[in-house]
Amino acid sequence: MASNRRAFLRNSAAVASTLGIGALWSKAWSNSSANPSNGTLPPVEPGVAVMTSTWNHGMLANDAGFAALDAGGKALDMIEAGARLVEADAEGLSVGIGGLPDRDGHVTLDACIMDDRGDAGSVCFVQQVAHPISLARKVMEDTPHVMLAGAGAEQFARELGMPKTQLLTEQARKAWERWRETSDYKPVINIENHDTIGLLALDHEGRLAGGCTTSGLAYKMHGRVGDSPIIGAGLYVDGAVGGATATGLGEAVMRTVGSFLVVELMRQGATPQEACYEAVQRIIRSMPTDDLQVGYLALGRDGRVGGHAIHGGFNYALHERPNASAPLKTALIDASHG
Ligand code: SD4
Repeated sequence: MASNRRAFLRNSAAVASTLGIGALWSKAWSNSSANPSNGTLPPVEPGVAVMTSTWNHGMLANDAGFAALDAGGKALDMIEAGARLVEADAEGLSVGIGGLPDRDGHVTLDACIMDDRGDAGSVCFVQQVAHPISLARKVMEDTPHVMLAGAGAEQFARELGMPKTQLLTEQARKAWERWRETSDYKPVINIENHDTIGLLALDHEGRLAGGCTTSGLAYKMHGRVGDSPIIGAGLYVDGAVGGATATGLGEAVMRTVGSFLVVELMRQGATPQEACYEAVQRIIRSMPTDDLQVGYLALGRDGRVGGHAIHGGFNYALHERPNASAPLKTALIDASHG
């Protein structure tokens, strides 16, 4: 099994667009839908470094994470570097600069970060801060608190010397103005609201970390905070077990404390894949899900990775390197269930 996985990753690295590999993976899984554990990639060897992040932009985020690792960083640095890269991309409509605003035209950001010692930092409802992930890390490392919100978080950012940044791009402003013509609030599954990045990393020293950063749901009510900055909902890491992160409709994730649930299921022996699958079932059992999407991504302490979503269309990027001098293997994995 382990060599199958290596072959899978090696093959995928050779393909310029890895979407084809994702399709293969999806097919293998959908052929055995009664046994979701078949979707879990086998464990990696000790010393391996793994980084996995949600959606297509996870590929570039993981590249940045491994660059940070090679520059002497640890898992937490991998997470911050990957998240910052996506936050800085003005083309991305759901993270950092360029994120779609709330219904009143304000871009408000949520982010959190956590390590395997249980340290956590979070910021929510933050405006004019380019890198909420770094602010969250500062909350974790430099304050006695876990979470800062709104004006207080912004004040802390200014004290740290983080400049005021205009986050509403021309592209996002125009989209908002188009939306205002009808003001019809109907989030579309996997479109418009799908680019939150959740990241999980395991470094060569066996340290785990995770992060999540987003501008939240487009055209949300002013003041709305989603799951992404909530420890246990959008992200959870336990050094003895693994980590999990969520993307999709935050209200559904918060109601089921999704990422904590995934990690607790892994603690009880579920593989990352089984845990994600069960956390998705928990949502499906608790509320109508025709119009809502949630995807979970999990990384075990042993390096195993799994992901699952309510509906098709969810994918994640996976980078893995057995040791510091080995080549990096990468894949973009379709976590659709058929
Ligand atoms: C939220 N969970 O604010 C975020 C949105 C998201 O992919 O994940 N989009 O509810």
